[in-house]
Amino acid sequence: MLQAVDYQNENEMKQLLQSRSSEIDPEIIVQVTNIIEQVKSEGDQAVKKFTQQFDSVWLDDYIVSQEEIDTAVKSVDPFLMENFREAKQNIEKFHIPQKAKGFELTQEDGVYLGQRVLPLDKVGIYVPGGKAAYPSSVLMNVIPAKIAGVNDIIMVTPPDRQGQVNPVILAAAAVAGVDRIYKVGGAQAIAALAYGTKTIPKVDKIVGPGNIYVSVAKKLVFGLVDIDMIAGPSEILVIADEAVEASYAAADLLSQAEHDPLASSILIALSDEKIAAVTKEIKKQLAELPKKEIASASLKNYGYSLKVSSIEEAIEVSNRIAPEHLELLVNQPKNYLPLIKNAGSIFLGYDSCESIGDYFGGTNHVLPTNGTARFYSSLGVESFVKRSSYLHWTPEALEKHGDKIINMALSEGLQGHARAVEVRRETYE
Ligand code: HSO
Ligand code: ZN
Repeated sequence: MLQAVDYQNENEMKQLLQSRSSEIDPEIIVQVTNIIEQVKSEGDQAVKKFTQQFDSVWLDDYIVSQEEIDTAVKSVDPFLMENFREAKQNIEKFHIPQKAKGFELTQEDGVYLGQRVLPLDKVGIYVPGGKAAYPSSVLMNVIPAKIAGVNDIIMVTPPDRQGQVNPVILAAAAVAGVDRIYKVGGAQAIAALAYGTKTIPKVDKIVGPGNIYVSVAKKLVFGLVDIDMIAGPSEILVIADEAVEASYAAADLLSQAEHDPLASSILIALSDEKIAAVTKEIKKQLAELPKKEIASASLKNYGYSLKVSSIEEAIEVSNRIAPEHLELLVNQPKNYLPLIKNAGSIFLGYDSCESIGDYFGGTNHVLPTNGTARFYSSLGVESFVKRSSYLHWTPEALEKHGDKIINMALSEGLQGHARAVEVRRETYE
């Protein structure tokens, strides 16, 4: 169950803080490199060949048609469709204020300089097939790109053996506003997005989670295109005070443990009694959980409990861990917000379970894992824009400040740079 860790014991903390990202098997890198090379040189032919090899289906045409999307939308539970639409509105409300504006400075002598914020033109969104295909993740990836103003949002997802794509994923894509969808997965999908084929356009950035082949492919094409952070297994850290219902803390820990045997769930509480009560509840709820096998494996691997003597101390420990999700199941949670330095997304108060943010609240659920909340942020509108600066100078400004530029250029031994200023000044009266 939850392994007790003494936060004052450096060895125990080290074990808790250990990175969960294991070394990549070099054989996978060789395989993925080979797939990328073939897609790069043979385009669609290679894509189709790898789809047949890995997804056991030959697709002459791997574009998802409008008809397929319409059929999918009609087949999905109407209440679920409504949920998607309402979630979309909430996600939009939260993300619209993230939109950065450019600025312009006006200086003396007619000088001005500024910065524009521009959307990426084309973005590829990878959506895994099988059990990890979450429609909520389609919303979380696509909506910020839409708000950023991305022109062309291209989704790729692997087909099943019948050449079909999960209709719920198609329905979520339709709600989110994806422009086109292709039935291709794995490293071949990433390669196609990075290099372009006759069918798939070359994109500027690839986002979305995937298996090890997808992650390795994303790392290998990084630089040619941008990528999002490489997401690790989900993590939750619950800080529980004495008043919180043990069943709340237990349910929330299990909600992330059920994602993955490598997911991590950490409880920080103020007493051994509370830890015991939560543990008892976890056992009780686990017995009823359809995903009990995954959840218990996860708790066994990366389930921890820590006892501290104050909420402030709990937050200090949490800042060291830098969890993906932090729940403050405490009284007057907002008072503690200023103390929290490292956390992907924070859930404040007894009624704020992480599931709200996973689906519906509006905040993004694509978050930094594995301690990277120390320096990474959640996916957002800024993930889909770039900044571009501009400047205008005049003869007056060059007369006044040209010497300084010439001097700095000469100090670096760059005569040519100095000349660019001098030739202009020579033409001035
Ligand atoms: N907790 C996951 C996101 C998710 N949960 C999708 C349910 N569906 C990673 O933040
Ligand atoms: Zn989740």
